[in-house]
Amino acid sequence: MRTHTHHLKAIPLAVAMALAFGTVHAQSKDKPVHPGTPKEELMYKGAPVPIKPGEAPDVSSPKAPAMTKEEFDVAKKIYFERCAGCHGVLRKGATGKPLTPDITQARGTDYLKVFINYGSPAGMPNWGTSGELTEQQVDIMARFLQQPPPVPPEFGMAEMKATWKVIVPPEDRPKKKMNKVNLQNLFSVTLRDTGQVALIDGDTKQIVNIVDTGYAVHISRLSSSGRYLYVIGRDAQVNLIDLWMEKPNNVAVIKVGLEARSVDTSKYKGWEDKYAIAGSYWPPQYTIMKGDTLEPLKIVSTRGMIVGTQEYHPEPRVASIVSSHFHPEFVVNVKETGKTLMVDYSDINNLKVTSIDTARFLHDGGWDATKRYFLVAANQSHKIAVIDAKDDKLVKLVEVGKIPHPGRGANWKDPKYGAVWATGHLGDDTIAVISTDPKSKNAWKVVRTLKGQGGGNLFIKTHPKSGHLYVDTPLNPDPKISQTVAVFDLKNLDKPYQVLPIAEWAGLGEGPKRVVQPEYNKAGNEVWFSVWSGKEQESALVVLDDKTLKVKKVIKDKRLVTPTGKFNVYNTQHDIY
Ligand code: DHE
Repeated sequence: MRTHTHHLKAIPLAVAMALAFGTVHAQSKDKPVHPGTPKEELMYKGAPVPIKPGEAPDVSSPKAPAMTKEEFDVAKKIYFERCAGCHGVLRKGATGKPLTPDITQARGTDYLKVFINYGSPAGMPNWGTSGELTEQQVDIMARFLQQPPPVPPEFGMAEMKATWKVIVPPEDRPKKKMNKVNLQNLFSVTLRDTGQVALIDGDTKQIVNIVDTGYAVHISRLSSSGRYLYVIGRDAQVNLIDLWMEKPNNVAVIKVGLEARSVDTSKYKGWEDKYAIAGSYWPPQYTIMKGDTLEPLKIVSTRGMIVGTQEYHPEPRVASIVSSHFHPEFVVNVKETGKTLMVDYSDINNLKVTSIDTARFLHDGGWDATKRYFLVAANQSHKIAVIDAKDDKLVKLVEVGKIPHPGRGANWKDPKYGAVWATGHLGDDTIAVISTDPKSKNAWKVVRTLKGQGGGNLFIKTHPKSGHLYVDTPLNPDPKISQTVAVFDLKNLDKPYQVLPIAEWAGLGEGPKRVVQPEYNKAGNEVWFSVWSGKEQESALVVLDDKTLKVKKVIKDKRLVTPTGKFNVYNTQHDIY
């Protein structure tokens, strides 16, 4: 499934599902298209799950309407591409509602068809005229949802080893850096829809290499030494790139599952560059690998009980992973069960895991400036969980705005409150500023709530050397907001933010041109933005002078297709944000 369904295309089926199981609203400008779910959130959640129909067996139930083999194939493809991101591979419900046969069989084919078809007496458009699904496909989906969910295969050691390839063995790699690039200021830029990363020299702004990686590639992380770059694709492919090569390129590759989002490396003293870890969405597990070859060493399932209710969840996905600076541990955040696992890698044959109860729907997060406390968003719980990585325990669950989404967040010294860390929100226009000084009477409280341009924020960023805080809003439905960023003056947060028309400055043609993920250079005096358009359209990177807020450089190249995340080697290696 190489063709990429755009986020927006995925909305209507999710809409129909919600309509089938929630309140029906007519679609109009004033009414929600997905009751209870803002547009910003739908745009974020709709990416296709890269599981191929053939990878999950057909299962039929005598209680559900019959389906042919061909119909199963059509339904599985549509389900994984359009629905599984929200409703879960097993349809147990993730951030979307459950769609299990006990619920769907009770509704019946005709009922399901009406809603999936999106046709209602209230005048909603139907699927036939929207062109998204044919009448036949709607009928297939209505029947498919009454069948037991097809379970994709497990992915254990044998499957991993079958995909593992050491392209250049460690003994054949350079003994010293063989290129003239200032590696500390290199940027790894996600080219989402081509499944590649662009390695760009931050000093010269020249592309050093375009490296093939996994499908709908997601994030890049650095080894502790800064030599190795690890990239993970949504298809759970991990690529290991050696930055010392004359032309940095892949030296090893592996698949750790069928779907994944996170990767990191061991950073504790004495363990630098030794291990890599990747977390998967499917199967729900994490894998510890040898740092310089990606040889899989240990696979651990995350299936288990949900925090609070203590009910079993069969598909708790691994969200963010970071590497502790206080112990030889990985901090592994498990989404659906709401557990933060402190995985001690000092003896992986006798693995010790401290399981910290936090809150459900853990997603992304970052360290405070001391790197002792990890602040992670429990996004659908509207909370930030603060983990003490020294004492391995939960410090506090902080109530914030609607659907916090920090990326890695932003740390600064607030003139009034001292050390703070902040997150923006996908579901509202606020930025929650949390005191991170454990000695302060305000410790772990929201000390300020800034107002940004609107909802649909994904990333905020500052740098220890900068006096600015940048807040993007790529998923806001209003292009005036999604194509610009707000910048706050950290010395004077009572002053209104300025709006920077980054997409306009990029000088591109037609396209969504969403401005996404500010990232600083090593010196902290430049900030880079992606202007993210469609696969067939021109995108760009815009580099600003952080002091003057003027454009320094617009990087355009026909190879820069759908750039999103950018990872500066030095800042990522040292967790500077
Ligand atoms: Fe991400 C980080 C999951 C959609 C760009 N994204 C993360 C992390 C997770 C995650 C768990 C934290 C990894 C870590 O730190 O170890 N992202 C998901 C999803 O499940 C989701 C919602 C839907 C999907 O189908 O993937 C999703 N993400 C997106 C996008 O649509 C974004 C905006 C564009 C893209 O490239 O796909 C996107 N996600 C990013 C970026 C980061 C990220 C740039 C890293 C930010 C950083 O500064 O570290």
